[in-house]
Amino acid sequence: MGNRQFRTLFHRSDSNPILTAQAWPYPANSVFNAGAALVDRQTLLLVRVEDRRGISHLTVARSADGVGGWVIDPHPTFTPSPDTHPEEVWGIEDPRLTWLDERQCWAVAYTAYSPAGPLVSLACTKDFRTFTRLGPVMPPEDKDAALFPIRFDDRWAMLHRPVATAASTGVHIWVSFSPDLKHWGDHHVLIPSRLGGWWDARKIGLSAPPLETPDGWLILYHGVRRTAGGCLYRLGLALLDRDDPRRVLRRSDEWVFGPTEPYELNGDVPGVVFPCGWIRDGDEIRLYYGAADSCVGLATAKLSELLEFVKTSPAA
Ligand code: M1P
Repeated sequence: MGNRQFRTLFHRSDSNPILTAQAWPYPANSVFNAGAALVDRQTLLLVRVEDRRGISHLTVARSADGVGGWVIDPHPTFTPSPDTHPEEVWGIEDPRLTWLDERQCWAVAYTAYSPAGPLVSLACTKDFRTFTRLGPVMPPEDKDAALFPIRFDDRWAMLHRPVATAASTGVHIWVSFSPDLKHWGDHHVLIPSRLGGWWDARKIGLSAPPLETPDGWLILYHGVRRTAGGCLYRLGLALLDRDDPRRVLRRSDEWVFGPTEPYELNGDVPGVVFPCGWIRDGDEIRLYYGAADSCVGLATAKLSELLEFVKTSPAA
């Protein structure tokens, strides 16, 4: 079967890469793995920026059309605070954004890089200028987290990716629940990594936050294939029950997006596409992804086609 027979769901922007370190307003080694939100009818990206020490912070970039004309904060927007939060001493990374209507704020789920390992921290912001930390919510090693925008039976829900002991069969996506966003429990393995030769064997993680649709919560996740030439990060889809996010309805067998372009194959970590955000505009999905841990790319898809594809994927 030739490659041309695979269905193309995501289409790269002709403007890719849309954000680079070279175009940044202050010195940066790399800009990648951005959370995404629609704010005041503008596309807002909260971009991970790595400096030349290897420490990351987050900076806002805004655009009217989500493709070009980016206006980037001239200084870091949300920086590690090791004095008050020692778990952030080696940086803050990979933000996922969720609007919490009940709290009238954007929740930022991000990785705090502590000497004990990466962990999940939460913060809230109303304006992407000031951020209120809720602090660490999952101990190391845990990352790739995002909140659902609503409560289920009065509890908040979060997807995340703990790394278990060497004896485990892999690294899976979990779902956990909280009455107050601070205390988390009732942990369940939600989407397990597969085994053997699968594209998503042994290590997966959530990509963009869960997207509410009439058919359920659309999940985009990355699977990591270890090869002789290094790791390949590709993306797959799953669908969760709308009322009970512990129920996986469907999961795609095949990956739907993977690294093929020069800016995805060359960079600090070659062979990586790593989205932390997507924006829905009618039937259009704009997916923002880190490419090779070096720059930000954009790909678009039709939500109706993603749903059709995942709904005809195997039952999980
Ligand atoms: O280098 C690829 C990615 O590796 C890590 O992701 P994960 O732990 O899910 O494999 C993260 O460091 C991520 O930032 C990075 O893009």
